[in-house]
Amino acid sequence: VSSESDASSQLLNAPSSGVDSWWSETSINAEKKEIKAWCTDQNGEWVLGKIVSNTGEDVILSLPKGKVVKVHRDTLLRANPDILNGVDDLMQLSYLNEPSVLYNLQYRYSQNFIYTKSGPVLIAINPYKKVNLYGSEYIKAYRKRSTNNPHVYALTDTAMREMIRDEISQSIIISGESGSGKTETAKVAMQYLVALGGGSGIEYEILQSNPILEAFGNAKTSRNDNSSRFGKLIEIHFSATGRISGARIQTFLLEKSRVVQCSDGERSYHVFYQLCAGAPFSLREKLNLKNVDEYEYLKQSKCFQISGVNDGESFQEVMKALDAVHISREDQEKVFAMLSTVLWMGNISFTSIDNEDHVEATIDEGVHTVARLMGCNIEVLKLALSTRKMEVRKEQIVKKLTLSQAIDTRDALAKSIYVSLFEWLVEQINKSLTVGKKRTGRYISILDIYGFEYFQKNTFEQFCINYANERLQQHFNRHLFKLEQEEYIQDGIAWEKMDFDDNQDCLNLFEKKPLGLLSLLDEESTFPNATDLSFASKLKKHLCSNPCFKGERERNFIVSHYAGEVMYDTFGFLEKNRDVLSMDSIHLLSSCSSELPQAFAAKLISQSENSISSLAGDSQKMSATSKFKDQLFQLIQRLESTTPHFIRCIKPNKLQLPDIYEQAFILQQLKCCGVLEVGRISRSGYPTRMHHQKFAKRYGFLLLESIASQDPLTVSVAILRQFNIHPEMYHVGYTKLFFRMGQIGALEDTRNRTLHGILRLQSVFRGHRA
Ligand code: AOV
Ligand code: MG
Repeated sequence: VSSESDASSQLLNAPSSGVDSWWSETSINAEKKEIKAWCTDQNGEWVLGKIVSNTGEDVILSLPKGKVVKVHRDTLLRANPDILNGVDDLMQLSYLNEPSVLYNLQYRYSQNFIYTKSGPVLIAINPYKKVNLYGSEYIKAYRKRSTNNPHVYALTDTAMREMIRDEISQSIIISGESGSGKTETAKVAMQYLVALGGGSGIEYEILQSNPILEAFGNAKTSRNDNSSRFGKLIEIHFSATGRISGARIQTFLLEKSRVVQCSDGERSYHVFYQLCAGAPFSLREKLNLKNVDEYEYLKQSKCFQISGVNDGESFQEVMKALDAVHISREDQEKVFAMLSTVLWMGNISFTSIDNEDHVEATIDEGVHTVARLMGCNIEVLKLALSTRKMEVRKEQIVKKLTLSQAIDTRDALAKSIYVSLFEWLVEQINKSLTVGKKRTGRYISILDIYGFEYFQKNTFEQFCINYANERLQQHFNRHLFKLEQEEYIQDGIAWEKMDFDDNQDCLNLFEKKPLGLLSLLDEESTFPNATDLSFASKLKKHLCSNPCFKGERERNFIVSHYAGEVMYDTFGFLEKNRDVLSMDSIHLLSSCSSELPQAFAAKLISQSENSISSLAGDSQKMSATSKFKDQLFQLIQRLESTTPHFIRCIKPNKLQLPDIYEQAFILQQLKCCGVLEVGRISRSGYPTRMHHQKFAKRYGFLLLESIASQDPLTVSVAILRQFNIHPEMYHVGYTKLFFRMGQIGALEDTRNRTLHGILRLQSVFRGHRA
C-alpha cells in the first residue's frame, strides 16, 4: 500500500490557523529554556533534539549522541514538555503531531503499558509476549476502580456500568489490521464480563466457544499465525441482577476459498491439522485419516506447522470445548467425518475419457472414502463430479465436464460442505448458549472482524474484508464526531456544526446503484459469457470519475481505502460472487444417508428459495456480495442501537515479535485506523479541556495582580487575560475551559519557567543563609 494519502497528516502537522506560531516565542526564549523539537533523520525516522539557536529560517538542533544539525525551521515539529511524557491519554498532549503521538505510545509500550487512550478510543498495541496485566487481581482492581490505567477491563467496566445506568445495550467494537490483536482483545473483554456476570454456569460455555470458532475459522496467513477468516459478533445478555443469562453469536462471511487453495507459507483452517495430529487411533481408522502431507488441499502451500503450536494438544482442547457446548460425542464424530470428507475430496482425481477434454472422477481411495463418509452411492458421486444436468428448451440434457470444470465442481462442493459445517456448528453453539428466561433484553456485544489486509496479490476475499472495514470505519467516524460535538453543546459552547469529510466517497464507490463496484459486479455475474477481464473493463468504463477508483492494466484496479491504496485482481471475482453450487451437487448431498450432508442440503435449498435477488444460472441465489452487504447493513443497524466503545489495535511490527517498535509501520496504522483522524477532528475544535478548579489551581499563582474573588471561573478568566490568550483560542464552558491545540503547552512552559525561577531563588536564599 502506498501511503500517498497523507493529506490528513499534513493537516495534522501544519500549525493550525489562528494558532500563533511557536517560533516567535522560541526566538525570544530559546536561550533561557530548553525547547525540544522533532526532526527527521536520513531514514525518515523522527528524532528528538534540543534547539540550540534559532535565527531566521534555520535552526540549530542538538541531537542525541552529541550530533548537531542545521535544519530549516519548517521541517521541525514541536515536542511536548517533559511532564507530558507517557501520558495515558493522547488528548492530554499539547502538541498532537505524529512524532509526539508515536513517542508517547513508544514510551509507554517500552514499559509494557500496551494500552493508551486517545480521547474516547482505547489504543492497544500488541505486545507479542505475555504481559502481566490480566487475571483476577487486575479484574478486581478495575472493578473497584482502584486503578485508572487504560485497559480493556476499564473500558468493559464502563460498558457494564453504562448498560445498567442507562438501560441501553452496549457494544465493544474492536478494529485494527490483521495481526494487531483484535481476537485476543475480544477474549480479554469477555474474560472481564464473565468474571463480573458469572455464576450461572453459562459463562464457561461462552468462553469455550472461542477455541471451537478459532479451530474452524482461523488459519495461519502471512500476516498472522492465528488469523480470523470470518467476522464475529457475540452478544452477551444480562439479567436484571447483572448476571449473564446467555449469549448469541453471529458470524460473517467465512473465507471459503482457503479450504481448497492457499498461498505458500499459509495454512488452511487449523482444525484440519489438529484432527490429523490429535485424533485417537479408532477415529483415524474410522475416518481413514492420513498425515497432513498426504492431502492435496493441505500440501499445496508447503506449510504444515506453526512454531510454538501443538496441533495435537489443540485437538484435545477443541474436543473439550465441544463437550462444553453440549455437542454430543456422536455429533462430534459426524463433524470430524465431514472434515475428513473435505480432505479426501481434494485427493479425488480425474481421468480423461475422450478426445474432447472430458473427464470423469477416478474411482480410487478418495472417491471410496468420500462416498463412505457422506453415505452416498459411488456412481452418484462420480456423476455429480463429472457431469452437469442442464435444461435446454425444456429438455434435460447431461453435459460432460472438462478437467477444469470438474475440478471447479469438486472444489465448490468441498467449500460448500466446509462452510455449511461451520454454520451448523455456530447454530449448535447458539442453541447451547440460548438466552434464558430471566432476560432483560440488554446485552453487551463484542465485534471482532477480520482486519483490513493487503497482500502481494489481493482478490475477492480482500475486497470483501476491506469493504467491511470501510463500513465499520464510517460507523467509527460518525460516532466520534458526534460525541465530540455533543460535549461542546453540553457545556454550553456555541458550536457551529462542522462538516466532516469521512470515507463516504469510498463507500459510494462500493455501494452506489447502479454504478458502484457491487452493482456492477452483480450485473456482470448474471452474464454467462462475462469474464474477469470484461468485468475489469466495465469497472474502468463506469467508475473512473470516483476519486477512490483507479483503473489499472488488464484485470487490475485500485481502490483508495481509508487505510491506503489496494490493488485488486479481478481473477475469480465473478465465480466467487455467483457462489453457485450446482443443483447436481445439492442433490448429491440430499441423497446422502449421513445426517450432516442432508442437513446442509436442506439449508442450501431453503436459502436459495428464500432469496430475493436472482442471478442467472441453475441456482436462483443471492450473490455472495449482496448477501454480505445485507449482513453488514444489519450489523451496523444493530450497532447503532447500542452505545459503542472503541478499541483500536495496533501491530508493532511485521515480524510478529515482541519489543520491536516500527515507527513508520505504526504511524501508517494510526492514520488508517483513524486515531490521528480523531486528533484532526479535535484539532479543528478544542481538544484540551480542563475543569475551572484544576486550571485555577495549576496556574493561579502566576497571576501578577491579586484578585478579590477566589471563584475558580474568575481566576481562570484572569489568567487567560494576563497571558493574552486570544479569545479565538479558548472557550469558557459551564464546567470546563476548552482550548485549541497547543495553548496549554505555552502556559505550561511559563509555569515551568516560573517554578524554576522560584527554585533558583530559593537556592540562592539558602546559599545566603549558609
Ligand atoms: P487479529 O485478530 O487482530 O488479527 P490476534 O488477536 O489474532 O490478531 O493477535 C495476533 C497474535 O498476537 C496472537 O496470536 C498473540 O500471539 C499476540 N497477541 C495479541 N494480543 C496480545 C496480548 N494482549 N497479549 C499477548 N499477546 C498478544 V486477523 O484475525 O489476522 O485481523 O484476520
Ligand atoms: Mg482475529
